[in-house]
Amino acid sequence: MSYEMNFGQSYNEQLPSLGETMSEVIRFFGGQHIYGVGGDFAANLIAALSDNEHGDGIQINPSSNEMHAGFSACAQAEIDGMGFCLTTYMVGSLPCTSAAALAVTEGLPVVFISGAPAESEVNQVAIHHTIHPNASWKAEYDNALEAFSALGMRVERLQGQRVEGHPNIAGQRFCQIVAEAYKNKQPVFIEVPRDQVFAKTQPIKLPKSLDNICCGSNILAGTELIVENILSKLEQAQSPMLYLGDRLKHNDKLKSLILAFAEKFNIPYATTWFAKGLFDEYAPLCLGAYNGVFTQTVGRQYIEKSADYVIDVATSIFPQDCNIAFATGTHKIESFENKTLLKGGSLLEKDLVAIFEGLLAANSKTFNFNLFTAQASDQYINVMANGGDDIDFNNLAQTLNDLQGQDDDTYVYLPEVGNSYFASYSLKVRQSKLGRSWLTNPWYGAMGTALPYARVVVQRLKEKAKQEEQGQLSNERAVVIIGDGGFHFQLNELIHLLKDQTDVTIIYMRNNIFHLGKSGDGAIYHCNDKEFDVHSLVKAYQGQSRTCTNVGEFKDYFKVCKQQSGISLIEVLAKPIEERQSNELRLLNLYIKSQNGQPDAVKAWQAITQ
Ligand SMILES: Cc1ncc(C[n+]2csc(CCOP(=O)(O)OP(=O)(O)O)c2C)c(N)n1
Repeated sequence: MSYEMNFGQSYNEQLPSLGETMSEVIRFFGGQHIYGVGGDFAANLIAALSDNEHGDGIQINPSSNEMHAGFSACAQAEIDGMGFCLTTYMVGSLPCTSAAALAVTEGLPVVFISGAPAESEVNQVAIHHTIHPNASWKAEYDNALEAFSALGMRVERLQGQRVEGHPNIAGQRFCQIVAEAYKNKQPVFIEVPRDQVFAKTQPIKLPKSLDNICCGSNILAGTELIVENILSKLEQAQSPMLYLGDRLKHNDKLKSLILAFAEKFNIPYATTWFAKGLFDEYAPLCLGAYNGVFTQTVGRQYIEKSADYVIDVATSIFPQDCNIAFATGTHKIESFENKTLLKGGSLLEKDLVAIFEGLLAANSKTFNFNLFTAQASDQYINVMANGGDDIDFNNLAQTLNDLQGQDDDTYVYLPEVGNSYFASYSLKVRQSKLGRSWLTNPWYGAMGTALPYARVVVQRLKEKAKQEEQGQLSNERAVVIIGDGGFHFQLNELIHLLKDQTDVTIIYMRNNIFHLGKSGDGAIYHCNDKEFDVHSLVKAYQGQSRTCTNVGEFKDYFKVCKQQSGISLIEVLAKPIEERQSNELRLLNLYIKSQNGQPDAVKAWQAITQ
């Protein structure tokens, strides 16, 4: 019995399997790689999706565990626009909930695909890998669906035909759910019963390109009036600026429209902290990432002293503490009066695209902005890093900025959550071929992602270099900055860095404790042991390493690392004391102390923020 009964023989003969359709859909959305870990419920999926002799399969990259597979898929979504993760049922999918929560928070379209029991297995007997204590009276099959759904994600278990000869819509559903992830920039979770992978499903007809993925056009009216209003405010302004948020990260079209607009009228732009790395901070109009008193970058002076009109684009609807200077009241743009807010609520920000198309077409005056003069009088720029100084968090960013300033090759920074994350806001980043030169999960703030992210970054850099026929070596360099606690969270991923021949520099900021957020001396903060020899570890992964104590040594060895292939690690012996903290953290600590009423801190804070 088949579709023949229903739609005829010719229709029946051209039916693809669900696995074939899934593969086609994943490739349509740009997925050439899936990160995952296998298992019996995923075996059919792996067979169906893998690279095949027709060359139309997908490369399935093994990860060291499912959470890391999920994190790598998040990195993939950051830089490729979509991420794909494949695991087995429950034991495999549940460890991905952490990565899924990250994806929800950071707005990442990641498709979490999990194998599931065959439809014929369900309701017969309790199945291994399900959550089933031996006192249970019935079997539960849906815990993973419920867990992901509790994160606010769209979840679905695909289903086969209910009655023989009736349509099987599993392929179409898969496509619709993946499209939903793409359109909403949110993760989705899909379980695939293992007996459905090779079942025939109704064929789907994909549109010609992603642009036609049925998002409709801008349905918000009044664009012309908004454009006119902005133009009239620009007419009255002397020193306008754009303030750009992280909702731009998946919208290249809008990004380039905004850049074209900025360049046409010579209007400078700053980003939020969370949008750091999206723009070239060496560009003449770029003011860097702005976050009130925590800003070390060149544009702060202009933003706080000169700007008289702000166009705030694609920042978050709801205020996020870290992005508004930790509610210290020092974020000038947050409270700026002469401001137009363009938050963007439409799918794929089509409302904002329409506005910037309108603005770009207008004839308005050109402004007189010159970063050099804005910079010259800037008193906020970072500390000096002299060759003989001990290298630590207080001068790490400046040291790296000196190196990057003299090097045309972009460093793609991967700061790990901890002190490294805060210090990284003082980095001045160049444009990368990947469109991102600073990549972490700045808002969710999960430790443990830097190596799974670095792996994807380096894979892509290599692919790009190959496409450009520059041989194997990319001239861009992935640079992980990480505390010892964070590093030890994810050492198991090093095996894949070795296997993939990942060219990466890891700056290992060793202080033997979980320092950021430490309050007290409890055993729980001790993440390392004095006796631990990181060099032996790196050697096991065929990497090279050195301990660098001062700025000069660090700079010399950093340049050596850049020429080395595989893993290069620089151990920095960081001191967990106030003087050695990054400027960002010293300020934050001072603010907390002043809030607690410590008189010296209150005075010092007032002096800084006046
Ligand atoms: C998954 C996860 N667990 C715990 C935390 C809380 N946390 C933030 S920073 C930090 C300590 C970081 O220590 P380390 O990596 O050694 O870097 P350091 O701050 O000492 O430079 C902890 C435990 C977190 N952000 N994410």
